Amino acid sequence: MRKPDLDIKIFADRRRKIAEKIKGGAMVIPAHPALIRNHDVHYEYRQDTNLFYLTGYEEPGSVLVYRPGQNPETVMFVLPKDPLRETWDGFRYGPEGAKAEFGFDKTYSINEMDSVLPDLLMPVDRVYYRLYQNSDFDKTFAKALDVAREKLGRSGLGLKPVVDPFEVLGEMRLMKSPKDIEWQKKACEISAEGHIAVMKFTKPGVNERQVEAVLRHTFMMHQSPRMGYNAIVASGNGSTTLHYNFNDQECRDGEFLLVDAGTEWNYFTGDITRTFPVNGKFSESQKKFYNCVLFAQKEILNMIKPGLVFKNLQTATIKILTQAMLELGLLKGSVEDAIESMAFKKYYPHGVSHWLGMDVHDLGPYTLNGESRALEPGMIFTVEPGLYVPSNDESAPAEFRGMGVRIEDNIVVTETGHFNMTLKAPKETSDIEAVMRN
Ligand SMILES: [Mn+2]
Repeated sequence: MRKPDLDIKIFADRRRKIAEKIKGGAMVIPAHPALIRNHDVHYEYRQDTNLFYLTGYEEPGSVLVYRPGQNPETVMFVLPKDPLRETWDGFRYGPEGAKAEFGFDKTYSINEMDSVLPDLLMPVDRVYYRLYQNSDFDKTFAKALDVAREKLGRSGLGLKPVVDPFEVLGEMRLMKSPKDIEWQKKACEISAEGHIAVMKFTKPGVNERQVEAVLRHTFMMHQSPRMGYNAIVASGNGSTTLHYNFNDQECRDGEFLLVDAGTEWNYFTGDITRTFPVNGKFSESQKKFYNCVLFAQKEILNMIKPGLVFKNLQTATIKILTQAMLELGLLKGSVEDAIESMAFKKYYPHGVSHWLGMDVHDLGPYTLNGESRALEPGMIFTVEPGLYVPSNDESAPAEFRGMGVRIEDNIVVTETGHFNMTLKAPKETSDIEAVMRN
């Protein structure tokens, strides 16, 4: 269940960092419920991201109770050993195996939760737990708080305060460690390989589903366990739908194909978008339209360095893309008016960036004390401007109707500037054409 090359010290280090921020409290993180279809057929299970982040443990039915400064400090509830279930569902570590292999201070069977959890919560002054994420465990948790209160008897104390752990975890997950960055880079590399493979494969007549198959094949041949999100493989007018997910149309001569896909490495995921002509050669109109987005993307990338305020990326993108909309004849008037009236939203309706990491839209606050925060080394995010002109837009020049272009790279902020982790996937029109010729 665990990749053999994962050093458990990484997870202990992460817990130690959290410890400073929650001293006196306890953090409780349950696995999310495994999904079962048709009575006994299991969906693929992916561990709750925060639970994996702090433990490296991948089995469902587990719960971390982390109590820095208490004894025992790291307590883990896991599925018990069960030879019959293991015959059906595969190996389980069980409490003893989990303690020995993952370095937890104390482990219990998940079946002991109700009797043990209240005692674990009694000595702490607050509990970091996210309510309404796991309705089954919410009940177990609330009951344990109540039993802990009862056990404190005549002290007169009420329920322990419950604090949302996402604030602490988000801040920590936003600041990537060197190991995080190493894994993120690997996820980006494999993701880029998928995009290159897709460019080589695509020609008029292939189906979007087959393009998706090439992505999956490439990712898994590099031993990525799963994609980080549902791939968007959108040809023709489908490319103007932001989260197109049908992936079932034939790719036709003269159309664009937009592919937004990324894959995982040790729970980090890439998030790359490339757009290219199905037939491998940009028409004049396609090139004109595409290069507007590429120009915007490069301008934004050039801005990135420590200290830059995050929201300025979007402000600058709006300005550049609105200028492009006027040049392409999509809008009329002045840039200022088109921004003021929000007219640009018709063709560029989304944001240019989001945090990236162990979730494709990664945890982490975008503001600090109510203000958009400044970039710091170790932050990882996407840069993904786009322009979208639906085929039924009568007001747009006919040559651009049905064109959707988005170009998305993954960036880590460094001490002196930034590093683009997805440059291996071609984005210059000449580079794309060269890859598609071979
Ligand atoms: Mn994205």
